[in-house]
Amino acid sequence: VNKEGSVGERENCFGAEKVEELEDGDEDEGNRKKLRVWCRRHDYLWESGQIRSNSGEKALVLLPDGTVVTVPTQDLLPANPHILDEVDDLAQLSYLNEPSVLHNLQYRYTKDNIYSKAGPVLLAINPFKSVPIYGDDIVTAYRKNLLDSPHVYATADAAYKAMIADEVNQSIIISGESGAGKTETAKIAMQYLAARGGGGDVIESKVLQTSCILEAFGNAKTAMNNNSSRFSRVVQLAQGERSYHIFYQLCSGAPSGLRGRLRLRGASEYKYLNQSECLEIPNIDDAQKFHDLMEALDSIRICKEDQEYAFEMLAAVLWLGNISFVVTDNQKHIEVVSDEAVTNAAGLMGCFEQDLILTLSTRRVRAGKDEVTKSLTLEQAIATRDALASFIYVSLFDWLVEKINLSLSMGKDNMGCSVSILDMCGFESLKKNNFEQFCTNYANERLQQHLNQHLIKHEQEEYELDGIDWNKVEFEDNQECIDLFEKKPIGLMPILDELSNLPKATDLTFSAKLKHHLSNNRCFQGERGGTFRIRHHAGEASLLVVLYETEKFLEKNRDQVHSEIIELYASCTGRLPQSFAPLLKQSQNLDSASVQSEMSVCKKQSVATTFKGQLFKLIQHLESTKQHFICCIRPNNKQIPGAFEKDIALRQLRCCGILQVVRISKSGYPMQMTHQEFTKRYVSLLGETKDSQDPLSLSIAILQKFGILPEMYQVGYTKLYFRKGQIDVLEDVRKQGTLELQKCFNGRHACQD
Ligand code: AOV
Ligand code: MG
Repeated sequence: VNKEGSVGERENCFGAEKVEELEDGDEDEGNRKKLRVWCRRHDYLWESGQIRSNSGEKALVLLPDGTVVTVPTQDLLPANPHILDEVDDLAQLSYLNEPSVLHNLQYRYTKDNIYSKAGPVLLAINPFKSVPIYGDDIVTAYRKNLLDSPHVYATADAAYKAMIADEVNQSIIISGESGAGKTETAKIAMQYLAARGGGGDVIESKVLQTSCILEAFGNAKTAMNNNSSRFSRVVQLAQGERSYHIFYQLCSGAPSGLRGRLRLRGASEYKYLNQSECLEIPNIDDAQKFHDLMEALDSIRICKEDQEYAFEMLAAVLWLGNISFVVTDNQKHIEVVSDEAVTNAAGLMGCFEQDLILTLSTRRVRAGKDEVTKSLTLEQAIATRDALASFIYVSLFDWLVEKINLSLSMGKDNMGCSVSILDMCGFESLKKNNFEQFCTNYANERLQQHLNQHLIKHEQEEYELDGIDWNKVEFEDNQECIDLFEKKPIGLMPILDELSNLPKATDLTFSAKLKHHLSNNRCFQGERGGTFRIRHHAGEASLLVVLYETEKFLEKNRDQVHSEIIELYASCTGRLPQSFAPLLKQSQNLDSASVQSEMSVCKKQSVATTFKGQLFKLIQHLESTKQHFICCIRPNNKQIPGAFEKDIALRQLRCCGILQVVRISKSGYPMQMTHQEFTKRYVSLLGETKDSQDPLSLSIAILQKFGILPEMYQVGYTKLYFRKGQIDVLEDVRKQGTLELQKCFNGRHACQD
């Protein structure tokens, strides 16, 4: 079977070889080895079978149900012997093809072995149920090297050990689609590191408590995941989804005193929450969660007063959403309905009711040298109300993160090394996809590119540049899709920014412009009615087409905060607005003279551009660390245990280029050292050396002395490349040598004493 797997040759780590059995025409079953194969029935459906005879173009195959079918040989792939069914590293499979990989992962999954290695990457397949493979005993077992099967603990342990031994910052990068298990995996890694670095210090338990807080304020129920890490959803919800958990927790869990002070009602009475007709998550008790949250806030020492301020702001957001408007003057202008919503919102924010009403219904506009006050249209008023609510929530979130960081650092400088864990919002393809999915999916393309480059591209480029023998593993990367987003001046983001700066541009002119400029791009497809499609994770095999609706793209990208909103916020007596207003003025570059259109807005970077900048910084940070990779796979779309749907899993494996990663790992050289590093580390093992010997000849002398087989390493221009496990031999000798020395040294001491 060749690399992609047409029958005839078998892949091994040195290339391809013939599978003799396939050409065996012997009819005597007793003597003949039966070759197990996969036969393609449909695109994703491969059935196992045994070859009966093979004419070259076609083969007769016996299926498990006893039928014998004729299958074209291009639809056959060799299967691995049963003994390999359960190997925990895909690199150990003799035949590396998609059905074999899926079979292995599914087989392991049914036995609750949710973790496997794919070369250097840990695969984690979401069990959607609790599996008894976590907890103190198992942590201890990994710490003491009593267990070494693939596990998040093993990955976290490797990162921790490398941090201590090499004094280099580490990172654990967790990728995967929405609902694949990234956040849970990140929490498991944190648990391990907390236990590992622990020793009963309060800081570890505090770090763990932060997940509870960050999830309450940063996670929400979506179609894909009941506990999805999301952003921007305070004012608008898709059907069946929820806003951030914290709102529902507060509404159902706040004790009566607090309820009274916040004028709180049930979640169903708030428009921001009831618009999506989804208030509860099955099996989740929001009131209990609120209780847990209060405990977490206490434990990280956020004082009761600050907690109350935060809750006030949440209640203010909810009441803002209930503020309504009436249209007067021939449908032209609006007035704010003066009801309890306005009173409560103003009361909670700590501003005058009249100021709030003015902010929501009018705007100051320049007319020549003068400034006049203009009444807003209904659409503008709603946008202003929603902008204020989002703005409060964002400030609250930033404030909370700052509080948490302060509490964790407790005034200490973090001078030591670190392990960073990356968990972000995963790729989404919903019925209706909007600006949020646009940003999220872009971020995931970028992260995927980073993984491809690190695990597939750079590794091979290095082999080639250093002049070693190497059969290149081909991989179609997602550069084309990244270009579609970023390329200046006619990528999705530059066009979005350009139109966001034009006051008269609309979502429809935006989509028309995209269609006009991008129709030739393979990853783009313009559609009617303000929609467009992106082919994500480009490459025919892993095609994933997502339909986006441009509605509100420009507004969300601008995220305009009118100076009136900032002024109102600054006038509020609440503690949060007080501590945030000055910061906002700086960060938003507030300039009262900046009049862009007929309205005065704070000029600032667009949301997409800010997001892109943050992403670049993040990737830069990762590149400065030693990276460890975990790839989470969602085995079904229903969030149920026990269902491993091959087509769904396969698409994700293809997107991450898992097969290619394993191929490189199988035939690659995971351990690399420069000639100098190698000599410095092992030269003592040679005994006598001559000063004149250069690092390369010394290296070769060492390798020969310890009998490292020539096929187990390669010598590049600058580095030595070793196959897996080879360096262990030398390490053992070196350690032995150090021990001997140590004994000798101790012995001398004893004598002298
Ligand atoms: P995500 O972080 O990858 O999605 P989560 O980590 O929130 O996904 O996982 C989704 C759900 O899967 C969790 O709420 C658990 O019910 C279940 N789950 C995941 N991993 C495990 C595990 N190891 N053991 C048991 N259950 C698990 V998103 O944030 O939506 O991208 O944006
Ligand atoms: Mg998550």
